[in-house]
Amino acid sequence: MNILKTLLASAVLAASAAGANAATYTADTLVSASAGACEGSASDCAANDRLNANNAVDGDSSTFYSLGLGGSLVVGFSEIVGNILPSTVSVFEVTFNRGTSHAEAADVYAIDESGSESLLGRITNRIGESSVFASSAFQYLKLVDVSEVEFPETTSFDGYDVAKIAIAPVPLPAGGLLLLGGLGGLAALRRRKKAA
Ligand SMILES: [Ca+2]
Ligand SMILES: [Ca+2]
Repeated sequence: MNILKTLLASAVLAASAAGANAATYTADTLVSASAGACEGSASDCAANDRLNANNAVDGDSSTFYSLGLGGSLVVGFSEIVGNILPSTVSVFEVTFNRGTSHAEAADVYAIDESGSESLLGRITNRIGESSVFASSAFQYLKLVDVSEVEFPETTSFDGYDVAKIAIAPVPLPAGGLLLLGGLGGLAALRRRKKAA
């Protein structure tokens, strides 16, 4: 195997190894919370510490924050400096599947460094873990309760309950691409040497 093939093989290996080792990060920073309406009794609205927005970013999927009907939440990731790569975004709901009458839903947005928001998708409390995909880099994630929009007949009194948000960045094969760029240079050098 010549040097070019060896380098190419290691570039491919490096790229696939990076993919296999994709880390998972949990949202641990509360950027802002704008509480929506709670249409239950005072005790229902305060039950299970559900008015505490920090429950959404404590890394514990058994504690939760209720967005309130129409409420929103913005979270960040202290472990990641700068832009977050394209990622799979998973949202955990601990009070999922309480019958169709208690249906809840939220829209998930990515916010980039210029502050512009793009809708990643809509999740519901039919399942405990919902995933959407962010196809470009972002800095924050925003959840907006849309329970009454998605389910007009719902009896949900305080909207979607956020237990935990985690991401698994999909790594760009940057190292591999750099190596391939270097290989191009190497090949050009060889051609020049032969021509000389
Ligand atoms: Ca929690
Ligand atoms: Ca709820």
